Amino acid sequence: PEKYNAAEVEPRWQSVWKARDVYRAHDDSDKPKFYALEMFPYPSGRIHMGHVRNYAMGDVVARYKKAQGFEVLHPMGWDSFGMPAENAAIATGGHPKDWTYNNIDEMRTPMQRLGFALDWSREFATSDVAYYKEQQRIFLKFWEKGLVYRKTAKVNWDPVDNTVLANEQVIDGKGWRSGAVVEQRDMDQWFYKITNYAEDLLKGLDGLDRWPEKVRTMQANWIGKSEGASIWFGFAENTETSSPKKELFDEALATDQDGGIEVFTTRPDTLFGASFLALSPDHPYSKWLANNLPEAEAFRAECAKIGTSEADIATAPKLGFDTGLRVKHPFVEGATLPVWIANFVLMGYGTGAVFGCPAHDQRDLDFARKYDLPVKAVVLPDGEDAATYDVGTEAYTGEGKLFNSGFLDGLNKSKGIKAAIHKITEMDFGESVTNYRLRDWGVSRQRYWGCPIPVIKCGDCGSVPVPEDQLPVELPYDISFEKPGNPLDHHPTWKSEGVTCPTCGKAAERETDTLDTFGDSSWYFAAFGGSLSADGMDWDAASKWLPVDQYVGGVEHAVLHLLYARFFTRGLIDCGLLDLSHSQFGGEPFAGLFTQGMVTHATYALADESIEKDSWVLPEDVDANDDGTFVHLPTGRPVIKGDIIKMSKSKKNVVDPNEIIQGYGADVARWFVLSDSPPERDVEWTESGVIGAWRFSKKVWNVVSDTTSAEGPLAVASDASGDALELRKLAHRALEKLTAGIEAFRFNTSVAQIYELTNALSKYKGQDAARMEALGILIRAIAPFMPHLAEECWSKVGGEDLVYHAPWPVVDPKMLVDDTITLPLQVNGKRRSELNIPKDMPKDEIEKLALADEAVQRSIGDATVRKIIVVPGRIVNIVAK
Ligand code: ANZ
Ligand code: ZN
Repeated sequence: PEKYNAAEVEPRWQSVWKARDVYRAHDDSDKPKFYALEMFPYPSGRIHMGHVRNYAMGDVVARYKKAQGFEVLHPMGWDSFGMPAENAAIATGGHPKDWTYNNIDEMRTPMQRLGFALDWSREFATSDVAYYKEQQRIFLKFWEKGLVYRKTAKVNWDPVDNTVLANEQVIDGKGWRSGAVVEQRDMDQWFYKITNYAEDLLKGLDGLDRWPEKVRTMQANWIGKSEGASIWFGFAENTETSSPKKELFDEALATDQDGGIEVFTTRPDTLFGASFLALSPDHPYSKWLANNLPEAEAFRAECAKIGTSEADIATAPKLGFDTGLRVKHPFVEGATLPVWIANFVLMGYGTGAVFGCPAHDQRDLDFARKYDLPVKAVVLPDGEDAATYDVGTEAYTGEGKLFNSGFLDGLNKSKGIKAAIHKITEMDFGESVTNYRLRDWGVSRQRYWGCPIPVIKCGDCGSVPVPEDQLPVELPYDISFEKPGNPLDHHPTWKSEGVTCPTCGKAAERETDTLDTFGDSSWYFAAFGGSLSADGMDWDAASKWLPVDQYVGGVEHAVLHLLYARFFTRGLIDCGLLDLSHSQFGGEPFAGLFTQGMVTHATYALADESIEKDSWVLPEDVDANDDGTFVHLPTGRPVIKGDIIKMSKSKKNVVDPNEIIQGYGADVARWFVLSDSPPERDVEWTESGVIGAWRFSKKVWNVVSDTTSAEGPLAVASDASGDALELRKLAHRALEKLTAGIEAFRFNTSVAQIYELTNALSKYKGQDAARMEALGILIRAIAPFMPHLAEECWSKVGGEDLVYHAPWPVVDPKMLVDDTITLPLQVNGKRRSELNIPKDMPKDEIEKLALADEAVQRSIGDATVRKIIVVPGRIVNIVAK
C-alpha cells in the first residue's frame, strides 16, 4: 500500500485550511454558537506537552461541535504581561517587550504546526497596546461604578532593594534577590471591589453543573461565607495601678465614655466560656497602644516579621501581648475579661477582634495554655459527665449540650447560637452578621511590564482618572532596570513631563503602578468574542459569543483566575459593556469547565549521587540493563529511576513537542495525549505509547489504501446482510459510544471505540457500501483527534469538500438493537458449526438451515437423521445414526 508521510501531508492540509480560512468564526452566522476556549498560554518561549494536551482537548470539542452544526469560536492569544519578562530582561540585559514578542513568535509556529482549528484572525497579546487600552477603559468604568478604590494595605518590602515584592518573590521571609529580611509595609494601593459580589459569586456556583465539583467547592471555601454575630464588649473600669498605663487608660476611658471592642464570632453560644479578648496587631486599639507604649510597639514589630498570607499566620507560633485593658462580660454581671493583642487575629476579617473561648477553639486553646489563661468548657459532648469533663489539649468543636452557661444551659449548638443572638440583640449589644472570607482584590503592582493604571495624581485633587479620550496611557520603551524598584518610577520623563491634572490643569504626576496580570486574564474571553484589534472591540459581538460553552485548563487556576474572571464578567455587565441577559447561566463567563490532568514522564538520576543533588539525567540517555538496573549511556554510570512526575526542566524529564511533531507528526502527538488515560488524570509520556499511536495512524491509513469501492464515505448500506450487516452494527454501536465519550469528556473511551472500529474494518474483505459507511464513520470520528490524517483519508475515499465541513455521522438506531442470535449446531452432541439467524426465526426454518449447513452435512455423512432437537435461543442438536 501507499505510504503515509505525515511530514508531507500535515503541512499540505494546513495550507489548505489556511487558504480557505475555514476556522474563522462568523459573528453574523445563523447557526447556534459554540464557544470553545482553552486557558491561553503565557509566552515563556516554548510550548510543552501540557499545552499540547490542553489545546488538543479543546480542539476535539471545537471540531466535534462544528460537525454538529454549530458556529464555533475557538480563538488563541497570549497572556503576555508579567514578572518573568522583567526577570529575563534583568538577567540578560534585554527588554521585556522584545523577550515577550520573540517568545510569542517562537511559540506560534509549533502551535500552528499542531493543526488546531483556531481562528487566528482574533489573536492578540495582552501586552498589545490595543488590549491594555481597553483594559484601562474598563478600569475607568469600574471606577465610575464604585468598583475601584484606593486604600492603605500591607506589602512585602525589601529594605535592601527598596522595592515591593510579590508573595512568590519572598522566600523563607527573605527577598529573592537581596536575601534581606522582608518587612511588612503599609502602602497606598488600588483595589477592585470583588466583595460587592461575594454573595452572587457564591450563589452563581449552584448553576454551574458543568463544572467539576471540587472546583466549585474550592471557590465556595475561598469566598468563605460565615454566619454569626457581632458582639460589643464595653470597657470595664481601669484596673491599672502604675503609670504610664494608668494615665493612658484613664484618659482613654474619659474621652471615650461608651468605648469598647466589637468582635465577630460564629459561636455566640460559647460566650460563657470566654476567657479573654484578642485584637489583631493592626486593630486601631493596638495601633493606639503602640503609639503610646514602647513595649506594645515592640510587640507589633515582632508580629510584622511574619508573612502576610493567611497560611503564614496560621502556622506561626502564637504570640500575645497583655494590654492591661479589660472589658465587661455581656452576660455575667461583674465579670471582666482581659484584652490581649494576638498575632493569630487578622485585621482583614470580621472586626479584627475575637473573644477567646479556649475550650472550644484550638487557636484560643493554644494561646490560653501558653499564657496561662482560664479554660472553661461550656459544650458537653454526649456521654461525658459535666462534673469530670476536661478538654485536655484538643479543643472540642463538635455537637453537644451547653452547660455552665446560665440561660443557655441544656441547649444544643444551633439552638444555643440562636438563643444567644436573640439575647444579644435584645440587650442591644450585637446582632447577627454574615461575614465573607473573600477580600477585595489588590491590583497595584510596582512593576513595569503590566497595564499602566490610568490615573493622574494631583497635589490638590488627589487621584484623578485619565480622561477616556487620552487613553491609552502607553508604557515607555526606554526604561532601565539598573536601579531596583519600578522602572516607571525612575523614568526621567514618563511620569511627569507634560502631565497635567485633568481636573485643575496644574502640573501633576502619573500613577506608576501597573495592574495585576490576573486582570488581563479576567476578560480576554470577551475580547476574543469582540474581535479586539487596534480599532477597539465590539462588545455586542462579545456578548453574543458569551458565555464560553466549554473552557479547558489547569486545576491550578481553580480559585483565583476563575473567580476574578467571574467577578469581571459581573462588573462588565453592571457597567453596561456586556449583556448576558440571553444566557441561562446569568453573569457566568464559563458555562462548562474541564480541568485536565498533567503530562508526566519518568525521571532518572545518577545512582552515585543523591537525587537531591541535581543529578538528574535525560530519560533518552538512559538504557535498561538485562537485570533491570539502568545505565547512563553517555557516561556508563549507573542510574536509578525516580518518580513519574510532571515534566519539568529541573528534573530533565521534559519532552519537546517539536521533536515529536518532527519525528511522528502532529496527529500522533495529539492522539497520544488524548488516548492513554482519562482526560482529568495525568498521562504518562512513554516512547512505546507514542510508537503505538504512530502505528495506529498507519493502520487507519492502510484500511483506506486497501479500499477500492467506488462508493463515497457517506454511503448507507441499508440492505446489508451477513458480515456487512455485522460491520454496520459494529460501526453504529461504536459511533454511539464514541460520541457519548466526546460529550462527556471521556476521550479515552472514544479512542477505544475507534480502535475497535478500525480493527473490524481492517479485517473486512468486502468493497461494498457497508465498508464505505463504516469507513465514513471512522474518518469523521478520528477527525477531531487526528484532523490531518482524517482529511487525507477523506479525500482519498472520495469524500466531498473537507472532512472538517462534513456533518457528524448519525447513529442508525436500528443498528443498535441486537436482533440476531448465534445458535451452536451439534451432531450427536458434538459441536460442528453455528447459525447466525434472526431472533424470531420459526423452528422449522431453523431445522432446514441446520440441515443445510455444510459442516453439519459432512459430519452426518451417510447416517440417517433420526431427530432434530431445537432449544430455542440456545442450541440445535441433530441425532443421526
Ligand atoms: C468565639 C469562638 C468560640 C469562635 C469558639 C470559635 C469557636 P469562620 O468560621 O472562619 O468565619 N475570628 C473572628 N474574626 C477573626 C479574625 N479577624 N482573625 C482570626 N480569627 C477570627 O471563623 C469565625 C471564628 O473565627 C470566630 O468565632 C472567631 O472565633 C474567629 F468556641 O468566636 B470564634
Ligand atoms: Zn488637580
